[in-house]
Amino acid sequence: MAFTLPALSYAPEALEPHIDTATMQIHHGKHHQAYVDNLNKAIAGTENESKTLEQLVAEAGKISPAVRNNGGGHWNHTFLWESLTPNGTGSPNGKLAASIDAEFGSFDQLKEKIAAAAMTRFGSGWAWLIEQDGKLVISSTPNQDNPLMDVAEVKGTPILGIDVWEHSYYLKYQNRRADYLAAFWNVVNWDVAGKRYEDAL
Ligand code: MN3
Repeated sequence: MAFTLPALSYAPEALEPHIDTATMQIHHGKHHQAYVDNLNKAIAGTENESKTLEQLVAEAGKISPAVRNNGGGHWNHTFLWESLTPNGTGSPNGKLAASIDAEFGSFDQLKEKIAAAAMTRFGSGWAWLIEQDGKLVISSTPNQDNPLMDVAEVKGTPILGIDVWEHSYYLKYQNRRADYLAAFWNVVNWDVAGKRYEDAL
């Protein structure tokens, strides 16, 4: 069963001005599509064809670099689109908000620490907020790796992931990764993140 590109649940222009229309169209329609296509090519005619995306990601390091890069790319981007909303409230709520305050001091401090993880990821990769043994942890991964992979240095359940590949911000923000990171918080779907957190506990 071949993987397919999931549709966005909002229009590509819906996240303006924080994430611009052209970036959304190319990021979803071209970059994500390419990960899906290359993942399908990598597993075609192999025993991996019958595995779920979650299984492929969990075993990515053992299977092949192509599955690691493209399976990770498909999982990470699907997760990213589901993490965003044009109706962002700007801050977390419920149990997740309480745990962020308890473990990081405040939401502002969490944002600073995630920005630091994102800014110090050299080249392409992702910054993550994950749940690990009941605690919130910030990490980052290179390329299209994620915290669910066997190869991840820091493992856990992803709550939020920020794509810091230049393709996710270059058209609007050019080299200003920090400005993109600051704008990102405006379009986070905290209801989705909060539910992931409660499910993980
Ligand atoms: Mn991307």
